[in-house]
Amino acid sequence: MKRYVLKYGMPAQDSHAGWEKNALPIGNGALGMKVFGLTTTERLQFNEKSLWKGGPAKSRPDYMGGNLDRYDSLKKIQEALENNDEKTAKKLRQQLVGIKDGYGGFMPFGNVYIELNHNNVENYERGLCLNDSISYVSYDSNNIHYERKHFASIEDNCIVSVLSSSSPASFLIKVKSDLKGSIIEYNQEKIVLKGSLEDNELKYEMRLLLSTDGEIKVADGVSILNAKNTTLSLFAATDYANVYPSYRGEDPSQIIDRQISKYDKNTVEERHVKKSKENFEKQTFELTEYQSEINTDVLLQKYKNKSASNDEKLELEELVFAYGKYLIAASSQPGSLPANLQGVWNDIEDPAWESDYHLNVNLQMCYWNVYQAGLFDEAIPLLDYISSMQKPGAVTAKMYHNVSKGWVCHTQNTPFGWTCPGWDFDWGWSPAASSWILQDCYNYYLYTQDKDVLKEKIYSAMKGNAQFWLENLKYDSKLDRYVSSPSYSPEHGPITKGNTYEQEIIYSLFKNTIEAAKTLNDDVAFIESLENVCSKLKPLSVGSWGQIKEWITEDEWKGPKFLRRLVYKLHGCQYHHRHASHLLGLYPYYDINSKTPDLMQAARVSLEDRGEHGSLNPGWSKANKACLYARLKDGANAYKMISSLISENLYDNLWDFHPPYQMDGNCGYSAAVFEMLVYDDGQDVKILPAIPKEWPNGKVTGYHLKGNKKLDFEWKDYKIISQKIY
Ligand code: FUC
Repeated sequence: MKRYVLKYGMPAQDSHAGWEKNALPIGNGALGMKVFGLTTTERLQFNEKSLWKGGPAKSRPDYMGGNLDRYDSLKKIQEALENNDEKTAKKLRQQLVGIKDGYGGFMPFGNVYIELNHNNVENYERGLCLNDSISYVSYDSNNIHYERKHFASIEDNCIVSVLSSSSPASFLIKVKSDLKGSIIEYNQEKIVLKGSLEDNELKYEMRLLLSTDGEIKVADGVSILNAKNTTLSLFAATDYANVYPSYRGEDPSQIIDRQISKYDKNTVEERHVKKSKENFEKQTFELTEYQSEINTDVLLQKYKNKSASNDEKLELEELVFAYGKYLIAASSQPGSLPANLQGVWNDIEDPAWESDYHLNVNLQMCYWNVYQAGLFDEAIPLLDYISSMQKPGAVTAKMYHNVSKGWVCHTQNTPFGWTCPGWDFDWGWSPAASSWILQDCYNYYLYTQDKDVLKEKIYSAMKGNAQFWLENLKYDSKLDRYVSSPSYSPEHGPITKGNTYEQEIIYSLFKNTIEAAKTLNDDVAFIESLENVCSKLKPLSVGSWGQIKEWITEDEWKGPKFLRRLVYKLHGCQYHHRHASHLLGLYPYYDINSKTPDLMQAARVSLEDRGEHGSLNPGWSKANKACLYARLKDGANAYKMISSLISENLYDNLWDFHPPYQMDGNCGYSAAVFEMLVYDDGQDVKILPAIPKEWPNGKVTGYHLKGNKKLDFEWKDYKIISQKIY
């Protein structure tokens, strides 16, 4: 297989901007590192994904996951909507919120600094090889050749840095952290950073093991003298455990002791490369054999200013696809929390959106590219995390909805069972978000057919969520529909009943749950109750200007046609809103398809209406639209979206930005390419449903299909010349 390498001729700057735009990421799910490749003082910024402030703490003895008793408010709002009184519903909506206190956020851990003082640097190169998951730096300085390699081992739970030089060299290692009250100890064998967070007493520890053929001297840091080969092995853990309600587990020192007792430094690199290759090369996608010598930032610049050759464009489009798979694999591995908004990388105390779990599109999108790539292990953290929400989510279901069975959560979540709505209704209310993410979980079964995992990790959450809706839906006799109430389309428009976003998601949840219940022979009465309601959910309808209606009341909005935009604005809708929540039936669900041509046409009208640049212009919105266009079999527009994402939403290190950096757009890009290459609804498989004119030739291997199958194919001049399903 081709080697996919991000490469650069200069170090990243030692600043937050350098961290975000230029430093290169490695990770093993739980641990993350950004490598700067500096030659004076090298900086290795590291994270451990469970290092979160917030949640239960001594200062918050009554921590309840943000929940408030708000069933009375819900009833009043439901009554108002029952009487078509949207005004009152709107007035009362801010009662349907949670409290912010204890929400917390993902914390940066620290930095390893290596004082090298190399000058007269020549032949500088740094990069990240995706096949091997190794970041490297190499250069000459004063007639000595230096090389460094960094990789995050999944099997050995650590990040390894190998430093070598052609002649003996000396340097000083220091560890620094902004965590208040942390202790740093230096000795001959290791450097230890430990403490507990001020906010919630979460214990943390980082241990950096030192091994060198030089001499070690401990002073203000650790000096390595006259060494040609040095290996640093970084282990880190916290006492976080995803166990409700304490969210605490084993002491981090014990965890690290155990990890070190199994650690094999001599074979770690070989095993790491083997595992990384197996993972990465399971599935391949090639548009060109060409591999340019130019650096990635230059290639990106050429793409942006339209001076890239055809082959260079194809090369970058392929590389960005591969990178989306790399990033999810680096930030989601069994035993870790799932990838958060920034995967597993964060260098500042207050990252945007606390670098949390956003469930009204973002977390879903991070996992849209795993299954076709065969990255099944990578999905396990998501299954575990969502399953863990059942207990705190049952409290939310009770306190806001008076629902006795089942669970729910809303737009944003933390590792501490924060399942309540956000502290502002206008972005924070989204009970259907909990059902939408279950599609990403159920897909695990659809692809692998693994009934044990379905039973142990997926079904109970699906059933509980479906039970929540069975109790919570209202029957609207005028519409002859079961509706969610109140419902809100992320993150704009009026408060109504039964909007398309919620109806579509609930409908899909019910269909999936019926199917899963039948697969596992669960109780017949439960299946029947779902079937009865499911047929009356009616998610999709076409509106007066030929669109998929986002709100069922749209046609009643008064005003002349030519003032449509203004009328919509008066109802709180944003023109070109970045979310396309009413089109979930097209992607990721399959309810709008070639057998429903009217809905396909209406979906096109709605999608075009959203425009290329969604409000705030985040990368994820373009990836989403590319997926949607691919399902419309419109390769030209799907391509336009992914190429706009490359041109406008990638930093030099190819991280997608909102801004700031958000990993969803990277994974969403790969998902969009998967959709452009193959349509697979579980029944029909169509190869090249949305191939753009820019991709006349190509080759794909190991494309995982639903039903535990794989597909290889090749095309020339837009025609498939070989295909094999196995
Ligand atoms: C959703 C989006 C925002 C952002 C945030 C993390 O709320 O609407 O654009 O991506 O998640």
